[in-house]
Amino acid sequence: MTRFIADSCSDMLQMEGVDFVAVPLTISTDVKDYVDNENLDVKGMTEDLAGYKGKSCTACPGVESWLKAFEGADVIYVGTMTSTLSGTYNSALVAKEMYQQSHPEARIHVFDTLSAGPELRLLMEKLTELDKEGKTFEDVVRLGCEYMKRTRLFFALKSLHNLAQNGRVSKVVAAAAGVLGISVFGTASQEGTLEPSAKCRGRKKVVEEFLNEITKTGFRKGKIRISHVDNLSLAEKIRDLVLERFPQAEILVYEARGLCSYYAESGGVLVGVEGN
Ligand code: X90
Repeated sequence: MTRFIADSCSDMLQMEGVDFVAVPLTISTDVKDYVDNENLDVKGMTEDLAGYKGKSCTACPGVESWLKAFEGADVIYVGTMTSTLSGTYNSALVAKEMYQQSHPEARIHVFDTLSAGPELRLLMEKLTELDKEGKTFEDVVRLGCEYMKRTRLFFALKSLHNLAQNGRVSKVVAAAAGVLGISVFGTASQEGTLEPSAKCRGRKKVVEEFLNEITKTGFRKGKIRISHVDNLSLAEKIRDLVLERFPQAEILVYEARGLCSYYAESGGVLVGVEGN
């Protein structure tokens, strides 16, 4: 049986027509743990955190969570967020080794997206498509790896407080977004780190920056995935303007789940783009 598994940074709880499992990360304060699964009330968590003055942190899934997700499957494709910012990828790799000891026939590949959110989602969608086309395990792995080289992630964040608090970005970069109305615009670097590229004042500049960067990738047609943290209007604005310029774009807009909401913070928008 073939299974597709992603950590909860993909923002997906299910995938239509395939055996899909999401493995949650956890967001914690001193008083509460928020497991980023289908039961999480994301808005409730955001409200709690807005009123919480202490420190908060996140934890990657433990090996046990992955093993549970693998159970019963023998062809397994796992997608994770960037290994440079999280232990998620490594924990999945350890689980793969363990699972294969007790299930020697199982075939498992763990993809390190060196990215987050919508770019991880694009990979998972691609893997399911390749499998549906009848591709072999080796081909799905090879073509999946090639595909990841053609996808990009862009983001605009109004606050990088949680990223800085948890050492995922420098305090200097985070300080840039400390001013009201300023968004830090950036991309996932080739090494899988957060690479700021511009400071945008106001929403119009943010939208322009997304359009410029998408255009610079050489995008003409294909998929674009836009996740947002309580900012549907900005996400839809980006979608509409991209469609005006590239009518053949196939775009989905959706809300971020817990982990991405915690790190991208209120107002944050993430855009995953399929290259040509
Ligand atoms: O505790 C953990 O292991 C999780 C740490 C996750 C840190 C990064 C999460 C990024 C979420 C934020 C904006 C986009 C940044 C993209 C950089 C590759 C999304």
